[in-house]
Amino acid sequence: VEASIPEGQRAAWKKFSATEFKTKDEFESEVVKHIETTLARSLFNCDEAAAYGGVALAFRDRLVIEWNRTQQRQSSADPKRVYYLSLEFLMGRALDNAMLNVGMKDVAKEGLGELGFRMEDVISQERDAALGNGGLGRLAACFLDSLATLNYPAWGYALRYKYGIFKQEIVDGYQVEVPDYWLDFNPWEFPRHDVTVDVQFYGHVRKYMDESGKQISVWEDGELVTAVAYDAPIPGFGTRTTNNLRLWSSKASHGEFDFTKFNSGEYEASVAEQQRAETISAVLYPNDSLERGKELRLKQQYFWCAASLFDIVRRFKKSRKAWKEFPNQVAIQLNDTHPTLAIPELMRILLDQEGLEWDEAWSIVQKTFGYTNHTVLPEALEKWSVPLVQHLLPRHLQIIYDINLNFMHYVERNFPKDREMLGRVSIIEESTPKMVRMAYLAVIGSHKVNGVAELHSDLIKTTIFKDFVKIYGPDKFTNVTNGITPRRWLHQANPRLSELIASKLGGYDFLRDLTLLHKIEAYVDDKEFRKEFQEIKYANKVRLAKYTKEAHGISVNPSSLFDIQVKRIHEYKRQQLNIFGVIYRYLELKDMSPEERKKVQPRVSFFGGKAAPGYWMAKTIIHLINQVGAVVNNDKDIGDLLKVVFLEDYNVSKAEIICPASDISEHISTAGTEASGTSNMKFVLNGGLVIGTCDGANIEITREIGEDNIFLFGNLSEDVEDLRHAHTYSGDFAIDPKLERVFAVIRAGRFGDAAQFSALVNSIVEHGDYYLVSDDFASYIDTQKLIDAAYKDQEAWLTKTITSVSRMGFFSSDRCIDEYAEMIWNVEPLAPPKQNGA
Ligand code: GPQ
Repeated sequence: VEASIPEGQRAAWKKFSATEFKTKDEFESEVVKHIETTLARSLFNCDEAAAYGGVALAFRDRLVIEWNRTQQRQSSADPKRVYYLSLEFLMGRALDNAMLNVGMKDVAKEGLGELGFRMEDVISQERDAALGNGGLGRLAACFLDSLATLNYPAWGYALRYKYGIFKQEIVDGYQVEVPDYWLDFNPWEFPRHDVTVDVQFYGHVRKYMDESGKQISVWEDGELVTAVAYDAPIPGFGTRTTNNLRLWSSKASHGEFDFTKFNSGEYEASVAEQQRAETISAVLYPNDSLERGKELRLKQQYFWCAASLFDIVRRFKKSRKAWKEFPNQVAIQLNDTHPTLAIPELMRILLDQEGLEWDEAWSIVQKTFGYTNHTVLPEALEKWSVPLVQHLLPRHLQIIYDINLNFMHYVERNFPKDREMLGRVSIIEESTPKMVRMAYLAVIGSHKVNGVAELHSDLIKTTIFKDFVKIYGPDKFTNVTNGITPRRWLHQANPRLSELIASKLGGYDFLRDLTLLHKIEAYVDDKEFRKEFQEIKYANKVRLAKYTKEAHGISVNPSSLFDIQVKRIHEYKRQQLNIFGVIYRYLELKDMSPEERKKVQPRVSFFGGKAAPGYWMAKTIIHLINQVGAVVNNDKDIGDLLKVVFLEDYNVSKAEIICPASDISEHISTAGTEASGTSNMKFVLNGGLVIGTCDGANIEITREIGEDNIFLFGNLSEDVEDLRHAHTYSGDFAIDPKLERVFAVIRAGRFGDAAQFSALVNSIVEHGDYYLVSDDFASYIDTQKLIDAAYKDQEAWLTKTITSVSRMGFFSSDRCIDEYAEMIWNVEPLAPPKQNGA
């Protein structure tokens, strides 16, 4: 239905069209108006939360104006668009980002001061949008920032979870999960009650021949759940482009209640149906790199894919182009295998609803999709049981079988001698029950598959997708090394460093082209620059120390070496290696005389990160860290020489305080297990050095910043398999003696009841040390000693940090997005027209 205003009335409309505040006074007027009317508060009743509300709404209005213009521009130009399908977008806070991207933060700060509030207090009122677990979700958020900044016509699609990732509390040293109901006040979302999609589940498929003899499939019965769109504006930096993130919320189909049931006295049944529908988008699954095969999770995936594809197809059809044009108008990126059902869903739309022939439909599908793989860990590779898919999505299972059949024929024709190959590459695993291998379906249904760092992209070609490289040739597989947005992770998290860099480069262009950072290497010997750089690092450490005191009651000395490991807790990421190293350091300190202790470099070991609620080993690691902290932090012999801090509830907004405050950060996964890592980039960009294994993006960071500027240790990925084999099959596998000493004190109960840690110790001593903690322990300890020594030479250290920052230009997510756009999506930016003063 055409809903545009007739020509005759447009003049009046334009006269009163919304305008943007431009001055401090206009800003204040907007804030007060929103507080007094939208929020119904007053001069006598305005706390920091209300002030946040007023400021957020004032900036929201600005975003909305550009958001509408961007959408109109995209509708009329109708360029090829990118759709980024990700079950997670770990956005963090929006206000600070909006102010900086729009470029009015200073004005707002002054205005707020006049109204009686401090900017930091107001910003910290906002709750994180925590719709993600970790790196995968944060990467998606950085990508949205880059897509908008680079003016790409792009949409994000996800679910509007009522509950984001749980809030972590530490009680008696143990992790406790508390639900994160984050939607109480969320000014950044716009419900679109007119944009809905009915999504079908269950039922059965009826097949018949039509008059022309064509097979028709009809998916019948089952139940419908309605998806309602909630949109959030995504502003670019230094551009007026404002893209859209669309989140789907589930509700019962056919209105609020089933009135037949209601009237016939089945009130409870009708409420229950409502609740069952709403459950679909209720909660984010809190597992990172682990697949649990729960039916509700599969329902979430299909609900989201079906609603998003319906929306994408609806938009395409408006242009009235032929179906073969679809891949020229639409690029869909699958962020891991979670959205793989989009492949059979698009097939279903094209075959059953649009009446295309199989080959034409399949060719469109393959050209449309790209798939990003984020892990080689076997426990993370998604598989769904065939009976479950059959029950929930009967038509999709048929389509998957047909895709597989065609694929099997193709493989058979091309590899007639390799009969084993068919079983290895089949989408259907012949287990009991049979399973659908989602990664294989994603590879087969996409035109490009990428890993997220060079080593990782090489590994997927030689391990999980080895056969597919033979089948399709190597060109289908590519690499796009991850990156981070310098807007949030430098400009927002570390404003003083950003300002210092801008003062030398003559402005903030480096935030849009991070490679310009190389120009600050010229200042590496500049006394003033060095002094300021060092002062900024110190101030950032003071900020974290203050936070540590306020939040945890632990005093730490900001002159200590700050050693930080923050990320999800996982055995492969090896927080256990870190805490065993801390224990070893403690034992050495205890052995020393007071004289010897005076020569020691004081250190604070910070840890942070959530464990999946059902991941007992990860929870044990958290417990051990806290127990060690309780002992070490209260040991009078030790004082400031060693402190151990577990930072509760690590999230995006805390990362913005933590990342600028490190001297060293730890990225110490078993070689070959961390696909990329992205916090390594955040720490180095903020003037911290890294201790790391030759894994993921650490390798490329080393190549960029130089091997003198990073502390690498441990075994290489090509040796991991042999080492693991030796643990199990050679008789002489012995635990490293230093590590053995650590285990001895744990067993002796030095950190509380030893039984609590026996599974952790035994995973190494008795169960094959899968993650090579013992193999890498000596190398780790030695490297930490090198770090202590290097830190003593503060001037040399400073040179390393400045040099490293200047060489980090490669790791901007803008570079990634340009690579995806060119290699995978084939899309062009659509820049806003130039405006006076913009
Ligand atoms: N990653 Cl498979 C996640 O955060 N969650 C997941 O479920 C999977 C991967 C991470 C991966 O572990 C990191 O190495 C990457 O840097 C990150 O994805 C983004 O690619």
